Order: sequence, then structure tokens, then C-alpha cells
Amino acid sequence: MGMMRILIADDVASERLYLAACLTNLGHHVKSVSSAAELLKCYSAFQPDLLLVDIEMPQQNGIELVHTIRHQYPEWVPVIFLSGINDPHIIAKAIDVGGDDYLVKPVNPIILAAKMQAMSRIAVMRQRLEHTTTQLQKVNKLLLEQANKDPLTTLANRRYLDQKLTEFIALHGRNNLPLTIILLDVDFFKLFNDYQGHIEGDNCLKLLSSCLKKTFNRSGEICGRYGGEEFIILICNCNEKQAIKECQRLKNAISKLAIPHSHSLISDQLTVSQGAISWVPTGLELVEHLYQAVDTLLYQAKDNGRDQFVT
Ligand code: GH3
Ligand code: MG
Ligand code: MG
Ligand code: MG
Ligand code: MG
Repeated sequence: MGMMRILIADDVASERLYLAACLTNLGHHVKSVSSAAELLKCYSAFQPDLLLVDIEMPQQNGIELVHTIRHQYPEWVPVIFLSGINDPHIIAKAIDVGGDDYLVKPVNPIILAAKMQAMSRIAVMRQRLEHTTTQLQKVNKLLLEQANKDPLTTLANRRYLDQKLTEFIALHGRNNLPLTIILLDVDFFKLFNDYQGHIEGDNCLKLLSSCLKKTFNRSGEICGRYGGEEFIILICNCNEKQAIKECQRLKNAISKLAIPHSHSLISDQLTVSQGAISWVPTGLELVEHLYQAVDTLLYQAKDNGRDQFVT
């Protein structure tokens, strides 16, 4: 059995001395006080693993004291009541306010030692449970982050985009606000990979992603990786006129990156094509249909010669 920090409250000095002696003998660290008020005063600083509380004390009695503690401190510390009264109703009441056990005085030292063992066992199990819960919460948080993130670019992934788009459709539908979806596809990226290699290709996607993140970092703007070398930007409260500006802004930002592309058929640096749709949702739109619509515009941009956008 491990050492416990035990806090005793009893108004009778001889009782305190007797209990303290028994518990110190068992190897515990003991502090004793003579009233409820005193116990409350040193409670936080002492950080007890166990409370031994006398029921009959002047001013605040033990039951009231434990009632206060159970309401004031969220973390559970085991409480054993001590009393000269062997009355079933008082025992029931003591357990009801949050006591874990009840010993009738005079306390037999062998029984006291056995009770300490039981309490220490429960305390250990409780610590393990708390530890496990904390670990699970951490894992949960990590998994949730991973579930929504594309590992290569650390942008939002398709799953998160779908979820946000569904949310935005409902929200904009309700508020009669325009929503914009931009779909971006890198031009001649297969040729980029073929001539500069896949590693360079990956680096290029990372560069593009951080550029997207910087370009669309205001609230109500979300960019994510739709798949492969295709990215989506969702812009809240954005109509077609504004969407044209956003597409132009993105085109400029990517042109400023000036990523060399030795085998592009239209430029000596990396370019992208974009399709964008802007509309006021009814709230009933299906994500799949919207992607199809914006994809059609993207392919018009490709057909028209790439390095441009179609809205
Ligand atoms: P287009 O202008 O018509 O879009 O031509 P494209 O070559 O970009 O189009 P295509 O769809 O034929 O090729 C896309 C390429 O993107 C093919 C694929 O190897 C590459 N790609 C997709 N995902 C990744 C990735 O994670 N890393 C790298 N390096 N390449 C990728
Ligand atoms: Mg007393
Ligand atoms: Mg593509
Ligand atoms: Mg492409
Ligand atoms: Mg293609």
C-alpha cells in the first residue's frame, strides 16, 4: 500500500493524536485539524489523498463539511467519517452527502489499517482511469485533426471540404447570401512530374498549398486539397463579381511564386486553371452536383488554353 496524505478533522485532541499515531505508524503523511473551517483552510495546500472526518464538531459538523467539499472541489478525494454514534440514519446520511465509509469510535487500529488499504486501492484505480481518459482525449484530438487534414500539404482534405460546403450551403441558404466555390487544377502537372520528378512535384504542391493558405486566410475562406493536383477554395458571402477578383488575385499570387516548369506547353513557369461558381443557395444543393458544375467550368478554362479562369 502506498503512502497517502491524510487530513483529519476532529474537535477532540486525544482522538486526533490517537488517529495520527495509528496512521503515521502505517507510513502515511498526516495532518490533523480541530474544526471544519480549519480543514477547508488547509485543504487545497495540503492536497489530501484521504479525509478522516469526525461527525460531531461544534459550528460546522462533519456531514456539512463534506457536503461543502463535494460541491466546491470537482476532484474526488475519499472520505471516511468517524463518529461515536452508531445510528443507521446518520450513517446513511453521511454516505449520501459523499462519504465513502463510516467508522464507529473507538476505532480499532486493525480495521483502520484495512480501510486505508481499500481506499488507497480505489485511489490508484481512479488515477489510472483519469490517466487513461486524458490519453484518450489526446488521441481523439489527434485523430480528429488527421481525419480532416491532407498529410502532404496539411491543407483541409476532401472530407473536411465536403463537410464545410454542406454547412455553408445551409447557412447561406438561410441568410440569402452568395457562396463561391473555386476549383483549381495545375496545368501540365504530369509533364512537371515526368521531367522534374515526383519529389519536386510534391514540393511544388506544398508551395502551392502554402500560397493558397496565405492568399485565403480571412475568416469565411477555406482552402483544401480536392485530390491530386486539384484544390478547392470556398468563399463565404462572395458573389460572382467578387469571385472574379478572387480568381485574379489567386492567379497573380501563383504567378508571383514563379515556379519553373521546363516542359509546360504554354509558359516557362507553373500555371493553373480555375473554374468558379457563385450563387445564392436554396439550401437543397448537393455537394456532388456543385463539384460537377465547377469542374465543367474548369474544363472550359483548360479548353480555352489554360492559365485562366472561367466563372
Ligand atoms: P492538365 O493541364 O490537363 O491538367 O494536365 P495535367 O498533366 O496536369 O493533368 P493530369 O490529370 O493528366 O495529371 C495530373 C498529374 O498530377 C498526374 C499525377 O501524377 C500528378 N499528381 C497527382 N497527385 C500527385 C501528388 O501527390 N504528387 C505528385 N508529385 N504528383 C501528383
Ligand atoms: Mg467530535
Ligand atoms: Mg487534374
Ligand atoms: Mg492538371
Ligand atoms: Mg487532366
